[in-house]
Amino acid sequence: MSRLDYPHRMTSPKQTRWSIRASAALLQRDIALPVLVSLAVTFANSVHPQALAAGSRSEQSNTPIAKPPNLLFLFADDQCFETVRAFGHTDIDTPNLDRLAARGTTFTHAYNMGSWSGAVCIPSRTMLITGRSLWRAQAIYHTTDQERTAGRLWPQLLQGRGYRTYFTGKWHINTDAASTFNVAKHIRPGMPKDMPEGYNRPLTGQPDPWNPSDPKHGGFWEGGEHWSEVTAEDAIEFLGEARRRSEPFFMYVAFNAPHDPRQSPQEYVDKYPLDRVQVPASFLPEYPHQDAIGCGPGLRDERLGPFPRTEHAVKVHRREYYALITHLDAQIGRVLAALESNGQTENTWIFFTADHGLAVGHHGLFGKQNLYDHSLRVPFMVVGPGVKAGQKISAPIYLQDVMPTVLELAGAPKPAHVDFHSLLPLLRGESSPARREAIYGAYLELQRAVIHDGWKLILYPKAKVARLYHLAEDPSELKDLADDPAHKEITQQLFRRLLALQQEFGDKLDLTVAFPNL
Ligand SMILES: [Ca+2]
Repeated sequence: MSRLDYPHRMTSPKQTRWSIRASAALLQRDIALPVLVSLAVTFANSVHPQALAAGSRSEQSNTPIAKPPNLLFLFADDQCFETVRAFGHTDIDTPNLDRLAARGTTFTHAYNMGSWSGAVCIPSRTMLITGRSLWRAQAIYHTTDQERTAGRLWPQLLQGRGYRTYFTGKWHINTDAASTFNVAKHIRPGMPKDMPEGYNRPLTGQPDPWNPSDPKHGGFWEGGEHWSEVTAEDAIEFLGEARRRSEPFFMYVAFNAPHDPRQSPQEYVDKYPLDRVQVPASFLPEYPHQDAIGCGPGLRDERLGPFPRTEHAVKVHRREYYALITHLDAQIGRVLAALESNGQTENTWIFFTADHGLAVGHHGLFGKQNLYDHSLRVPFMVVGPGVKAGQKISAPIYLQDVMPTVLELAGAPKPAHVDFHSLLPLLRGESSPARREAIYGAYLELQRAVIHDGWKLILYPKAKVARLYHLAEDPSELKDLADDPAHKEITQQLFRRLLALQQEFGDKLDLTVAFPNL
């Protein structure tokens, strides 16, 4: 084994062996005592490598030995939680994501925490790869490379447990992907190259200069093959290589889809004739406070559609968004088929999520730089040995909780700086710090939100505007109750909760200046 393969190892791969029964038993509540003992020993050994060095107790027993589980992380870009057919929100075709939902457990309320930048992808992915919450991730953003050289990044922690790590697709993190993973294939930027024809369209009564399936616009077609197809083929190649090797794998397969430019083959666009596409109930020609919250025409994402928004423009953009997602779904299906035909399904955990959602015509907005659920919330599915099929868990989580979840599966200790929590206890139906009392959201110094017990309070400090939604009764966030005197008390309770979350996450914005009466 070369040093390259285990640059930060504390133990040799042999020393990180797991019992096959312990691995399979991770999620069973009614575990037989001998297995529990075996599991405890395995974890004790995982956390204290010296104990292993002194002689592995699992080797002393007669427990069968197997590799630790493989870990396949499938990551979409800008995919709203609504856009999986199985979830029942939208008329969209996602047969492969539906199958993942049926095979495993869905966290129905998985959130991104927000962003310190218009490029919301960057904070989301920096949080994911470092395990740090929003403002702590921002604090190390310019020195992310030092995090890498110190061996603190997500894949590196897995390499330390004997994993071979693979990367392909969208990176958008401020350090070198090729030095972060054992294998990095295509390292794509934040988005495929855009063109002026893709903006401020379609305009009523004028020909549309943009054709999502025409390779002349470049973007996802650059290089001759759609990027989602390339990413899937890279993943399939990795699976083939991993099959021939002895180490367990961690694959970070990051599609650029369905981020704009929303391009896909014509057969996918044709699945969505405009009369199939619905305009969201929250449609508005313009969002009332768009400039004060940083979401006006000055923001790139918002310029994709014309101002004021038209129902026709929203339908056309949603058609192209859905088509790109259905095409992405087909590529995920290819990866899952390869996993199956390689015989790797049984010992592989699969996680699917996205870095955040997207508005595409909700609330007069097109981008993701807002704190409505369509832009904060993502699909989140887990499939693995012992994970309940078809289960839905509505406890709110952060999508970055996947990071410590994967660490736990690999037997890697969670570093003290990681602010997120393993989801394995929730998957077992046990209590856990991952079951958050409240979810915190932030965008620049212009927006803050708290979600608690079926309510959401959004604050716009520059506009001095509060929004209150009863999510439990109004999930589309249509009826703002902030000015209703009957809801003064709940608004104040949520405000106090938000202040506490600001303190917890190191958010220095003083909200009491703009909202002295809350
Ligand atoms: Ca994104």
